[in-house]
Amino acid sequence: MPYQRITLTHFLLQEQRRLGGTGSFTGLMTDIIFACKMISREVNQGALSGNLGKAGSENVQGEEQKTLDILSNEIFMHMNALGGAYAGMASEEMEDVRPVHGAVDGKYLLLFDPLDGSSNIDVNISVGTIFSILRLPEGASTIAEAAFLQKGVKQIAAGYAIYGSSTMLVLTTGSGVNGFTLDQSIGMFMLTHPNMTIPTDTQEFAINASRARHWEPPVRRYVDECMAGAEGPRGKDFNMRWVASMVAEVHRILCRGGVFMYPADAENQAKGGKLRLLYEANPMAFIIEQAGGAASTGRGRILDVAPTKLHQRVPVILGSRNEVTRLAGYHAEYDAGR
Ligand code: P6P
Repeated sequence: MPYQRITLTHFLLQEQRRLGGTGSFTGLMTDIIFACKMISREVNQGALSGNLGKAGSENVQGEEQKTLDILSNEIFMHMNALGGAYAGMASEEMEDVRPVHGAVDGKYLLLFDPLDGSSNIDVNISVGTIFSILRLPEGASTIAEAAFLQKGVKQIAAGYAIYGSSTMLVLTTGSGVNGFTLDQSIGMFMLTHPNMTIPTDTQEFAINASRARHWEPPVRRYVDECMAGAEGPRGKDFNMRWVASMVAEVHRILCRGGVFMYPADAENQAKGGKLRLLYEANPMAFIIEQAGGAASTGRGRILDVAPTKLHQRVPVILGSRNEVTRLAGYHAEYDAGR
């Protein structure tokens, strides 16, 4: 069997030729690829690099920052500012957007969560980087927050790196989803998961069950039915997972199906939920839909949410299409009956 693996760079060049691109997107991805490799190295060093533990600071979300949160943010900012393609960036770790000075022809905006799930870092559980690419709006003269407040349907690309038992980069540019595994011996991402597709049905759900007392009735109904198993209304047994790392949950769902829920509940309702729209929910929703799944707030498509604030939060239900549709239906029945 002749050796047929291709690198991520070759894949991007193939896509560029197929789509008649100019090469600017390939350039956009080159710096992201470098940044993810560098973060992977820092994460994989673990305690050896002295980068574990708390940074002694909080981010704009009021969340305790890990040393690696700050280092990953600096790596992602620095590496992606060098190519000149981005006019500006926004990060979970930074209160305000950052113009990229010197990017005279920067036509794109980069939004990212540099190290999602970092509460898992010190206990060696998978974490990841999530990124989203938007076009700079026509005629935008300054790089202000307003330029980033675009619906998720406007993304031109989205992806994540997962730093787990292997480091992978999963990417969509709107023509399906493809996964690449980092060959540490040569430092290249190799295409290993072409055309990732989510099964429409599942027997696995993910939710932080310790929040059950706060859930709205439709979420409670859905989870109770899953827990009732084959003897219950679903007529089949379900399994539950909760990693507390969205990248790990989404990756599992892309590989074998499932449904992930972080709904708004009585405790987080005032904030709009837990997960951030622009650099967590939107990129993951783009990926999930491109893989044949669905991504909903419970009351509407995530990619259709019109952003009003950079760090706004949104309820998230995503994964196997038939399960997300069922849960959205439960919300509609509940709302109709109120
Ligand atoms: P909880 C990580 O902080 C994160 O933003 C997601 O990656 C993850 O799914 C969720 O929060 C975990 O939240 O409340 O279980 O700690």
